[in-house]
Amino acid sequence: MSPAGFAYRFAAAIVRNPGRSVAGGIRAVDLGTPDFERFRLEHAKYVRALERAKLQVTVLSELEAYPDSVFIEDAALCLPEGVVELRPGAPSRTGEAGLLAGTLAGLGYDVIRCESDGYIDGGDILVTDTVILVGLSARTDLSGFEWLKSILESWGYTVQAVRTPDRVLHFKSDCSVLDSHTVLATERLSGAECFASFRVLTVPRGEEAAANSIRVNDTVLVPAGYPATAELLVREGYAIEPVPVSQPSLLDGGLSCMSLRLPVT
Ligand code: CIR
Repeated sequence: MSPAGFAYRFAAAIVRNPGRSVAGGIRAVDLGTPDFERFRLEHAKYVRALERAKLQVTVLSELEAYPDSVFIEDAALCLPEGVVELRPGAPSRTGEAGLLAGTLAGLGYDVIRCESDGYIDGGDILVTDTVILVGLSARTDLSGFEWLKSILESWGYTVQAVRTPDRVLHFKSDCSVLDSHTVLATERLSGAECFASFRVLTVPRGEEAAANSIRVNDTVLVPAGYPATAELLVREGYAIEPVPVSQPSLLDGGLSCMSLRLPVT
């Protein structure tokens, strides 16, 4: 098992630039087409925020054939023991993971290739210091979960399947880790059994999207435009940095989805 803080202390991150095809990315509800230039600008701001949080960021080239590939988190899981190739559940995204796995192996990472015919999206995996929670969702099924669990258990982790709330894309759309014993969650998740041993800060009503924040070393990156959540976190003693995600959010994407964060080893 990894040292305390490994779930939010990182040394590096890998991101992928958005391609022009991002305009055709998947969305549950059409609230407008993302604008490529604005997306690119927000992505660049995101990278700078990760760098300010002391991460060394590797930027991979865009993959035009995969409109959603900027949401790189869904295709791999990075832990101190190695990188696991995942199997995104959206048909248009399944091929992304193999490409990414090849790139990561080429960069020198130890990559476990996916051998499941089930599905598992990184957005459904919440790594905490004590347990790895995996939300079963429209993108993550039991078979994908069982496969991942067997790998993670062989590395000594406790792994638990939980339920991603209905009509929520990913488990982590609704929660994030703030420290070794605290999570930030929406009201619909805050009372969940899986958080019984955590202190839960509940995102104020109307700001549900702010639950997809990321603690990176000493800073919590929060989506810009959610003042009540920002105030709550500051009041609780966290240093925050708001980051704009107006374009990714048109595709149901947020802060966690756009990077693979690599633990200090
Ligand atoms: C998708 O539907 O797959 C993308 N439009 C959004 C993925 C967001 N990823 C994440 O929450 N981890």
